[in-house]
This record gives sequence, structure tokens and C-alpha cells, in this order.
Amino acid sequence: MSVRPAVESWGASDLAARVRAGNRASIARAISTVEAGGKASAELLKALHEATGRARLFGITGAPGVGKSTLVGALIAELRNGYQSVAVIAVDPSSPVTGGAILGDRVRMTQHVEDDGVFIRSLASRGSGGGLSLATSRVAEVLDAAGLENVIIETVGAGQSEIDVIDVADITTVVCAPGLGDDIQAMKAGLLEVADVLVVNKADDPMATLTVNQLESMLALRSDAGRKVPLLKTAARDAVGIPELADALNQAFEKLDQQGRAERRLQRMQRLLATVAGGIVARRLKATRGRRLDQLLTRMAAGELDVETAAVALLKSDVWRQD
Ligand SMILES: Nc1nc2c(ncn2[C@@H]2O[C@H](COP(=O)(O)OP(=O)(O)OP(=O)(O)O)[C@@H](O)[C@H]2O)c(=O)[nH]1
Ligand SMILES: [Mg+2]
Repeated sequence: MSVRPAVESWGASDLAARVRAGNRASIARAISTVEAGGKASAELLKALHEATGRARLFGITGAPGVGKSTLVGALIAELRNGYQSVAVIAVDPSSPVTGGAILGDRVRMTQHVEDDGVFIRSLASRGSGGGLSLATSRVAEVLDAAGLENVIIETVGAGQSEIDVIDVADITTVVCAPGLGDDIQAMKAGLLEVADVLVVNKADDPMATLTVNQLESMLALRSDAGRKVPLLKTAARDAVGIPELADALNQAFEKLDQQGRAERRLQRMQRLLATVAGGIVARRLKATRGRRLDQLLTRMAAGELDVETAAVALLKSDVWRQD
């Protein structure tokens, strides 16, 4: 007979209570649970739900190497000066990072790992049940329930999927660095549109002013140019411009409160629902073999039925029945 460690037998409500009490080992355990997804994750999140909704969720995104992690490290210090607790979720879509040492080194936040008011976790796409943005959202909920006042999500913004990750945040900061002309052009496509706050980091670089000017003219050309996006310069490595960034973030947050943070959360729920429902439909379709589905597909192939009509029919119908 095998004896399972006591920790294994914790029910969702026990673990939830420990998370809410701020127990670090339990928070780590809860994060692993929700990362994996599935039933245990759903039960835990349900048990934690009433304790959520208090944390401020900040997204920090930008091209590789612009200094996001250095900036987050400096922001942690700034927030800690004001006695605020802060969690960081470093989302790495390409290379999974494991182990505290590698994580600390990579995210450049080593000076904070001993601090009880700081919780840093890396999240890789591999092994996250149901997609990265979903896993990120669940981990953020755990940290929120654990009483962490600020949750910062760092993610490399290079393509559409990374922008999805940023959907999890209340306020999104887009970081760029001087002299990356191509990146700035690429940002036109999407990143700039999602920015609530824009930062040009590495302001110690002489090219920084040019980059700020370029971004200013791009902002003026935006379709929603009326929406004033603060544009700041920082030198994160030397902690220059960080109090100003913290102020801008606070202001963006206050503005968001007025405009209805609740409404943004509902929009986020809608996107998550669409993602998950789409996944469920795809998996079920793959697993279904039956006359009804065959008929539907044959009619589509014969041009009798267009995709949209077929999809509507699918959602309403009982093609899932295996007969
Ligand atoms: N000159 C200068 N270098 C900086 C500044 N901030 C960060 N760096 C350097 O830029 C490099 C990348 O910094 P990171 O903080 O790892 O950048 P990142 O955006 O998190 O990188 P990825 O997570 O790999 O995408 C490091 O060598 C930093 O020391 C700055 O203000 N000025
Ligand atoms: Mg980084």
C-alpha cells in the first residue's frame, strides 16, 4: 500500500484557505494545479473565487530584449517602497523555464526572491492546460485570491498569441527600445493598439529621443488618437523614470475604474468563453463518428451547405450523438 503525502490529500477548500492565508508553499501548489487545468483546477478556482477581484492586473509586453524584466524588477522595488505586495507572472511562449535559479537569472528580479511581499512565477506554454492566456488568467486569479495587491504579467509581444495573453491584464504597458525601427513598424499592426501606457526604455541610449518622436507621430495617426496614451522614457537598468511610470500606471488604473473595470472583465470572460468553447467543439468534432455528422459534412462538401449555416446547425443540433 502506498502512503500518499498529506499534501496530496488536501481538498480544494483546504488548499484555498491556505492560499487565502498567503501561505507561499500553498500558493505555489495552487498555481501548479491551475496551470494543469482540468477538474482539480476548476474546483480550486471555485473555492477561491470570492477572494478574487481585488488585485490590479498589469501587463508588460514588448519585443525580446527591450528591457521588460529589468523594468519589472525596478517596478517591484517602487511598489515595495510603498509597502504594496506584488506578484510577477513571466510568460514565456517559446522556451519553458523551470527552477528558481534559472528563473531568477532570466527575469532579472533576483534581488526580490527573498522578499515575502513578492511572488515571482514563470509560466511556459508547454504543459499549460487549455492555452497560455487561459493558464495565465487562472494563475492571476490564484495570486489575486492570495492577497497580492499587484499582479504583473510579463510577456514577449511578437505575434497575435502574445496579445491574447495581454487580454488577461487590466492595464497594458507596451515597452520598446531605441533604434528598433522595424519593431516599431511591426507594432503598428497590433501592439500599439493595445497599449494603455507606452514606454521607451534604455533612455540612456542617444537614439531614444528619435524613437519617442516616431512613436508620438504614430500615436497621432491612430484611429483613436483622441485616447491619450501616456508615453514615458525610462532607463530601467539605472531605475530612471520609474516613479513616473508608477504614477502613470496608477492614473491609467483610476481612469479604468471610472470607465468600468467590471465591463472589461466581462469582455475578457467573453473572449475566454469563446476560446474554450471553440476548443471543446474542435475536440468533440474530432472524436465524433456518426451518421448525422457525416451528413452535415457531405452536404458541405457538395456545396449544398455553406460553412456558416453548417456551424449554426452544428451548435443547435445533436450531431454529437454517435448513431
Ligand atoms: N542601456 C540599457 N540597457 C538596459 C536597460 N534596461 C535593460 N537593459 C539591458 O537590456 C538587456 C535585456 O534586458 P531584459 O530586462 O532581460 O529584457 P526583456 O525585454 O525582459 O528580454 P526578454 O524577456 O528576453 O524578451 C539586458 O542586457 C539589460 O541589462 C536600460 O535602461 N539601458
Ligand atoms: Mg524578460
